[in-house]
Amino acid sequence: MNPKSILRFAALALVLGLTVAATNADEATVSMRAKLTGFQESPPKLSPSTGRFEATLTGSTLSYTLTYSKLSSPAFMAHIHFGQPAVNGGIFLWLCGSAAAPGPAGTPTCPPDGGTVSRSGVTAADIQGISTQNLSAGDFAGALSIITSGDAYVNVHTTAFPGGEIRGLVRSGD
Ligand SMILES: [Cu+2]
Repeated sequence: MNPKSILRFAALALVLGLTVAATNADEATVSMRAKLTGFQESPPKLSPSTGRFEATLTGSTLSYTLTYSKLSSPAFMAHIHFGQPAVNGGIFLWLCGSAAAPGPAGTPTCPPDGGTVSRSGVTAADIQGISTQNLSAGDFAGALSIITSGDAYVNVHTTAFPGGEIRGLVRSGD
């Protein structure tokens, strides 16, 4: 390419890039939220702790924020699980981990004594398979279907309650 055609190519790429960005901004978004308490655990836990989960799905990318406080003991991992209220099910997305339970690459660290953890850019590659529940790894549409059906819950695991100290049903809407 001569310098003139390089310039022309760059201008074209810029226009295309702007078009893609505009399309992304128009993509449908789904918002999700959960209020976490010990009473939603199975079996329930009498815990002074509460938590809040908020997520936004834009196109095929998810971002989330998880906040919790007043846990009995350090939090060492949190996930989204596949199970109806009061039913325990498998993990399909790691929300945060720790040195003891780091989770897959890209998993942020849980604030052990309470606080907020967030992550953006969650994609299909981050969805874990649950073979016993027929969810395949990378099945983002399947994970979304679980969430919109009301079969997903956020669970925060602490050292005193490794099975989970607070959990909350994920609700979704526009
Ligand atoms: Cu979990």
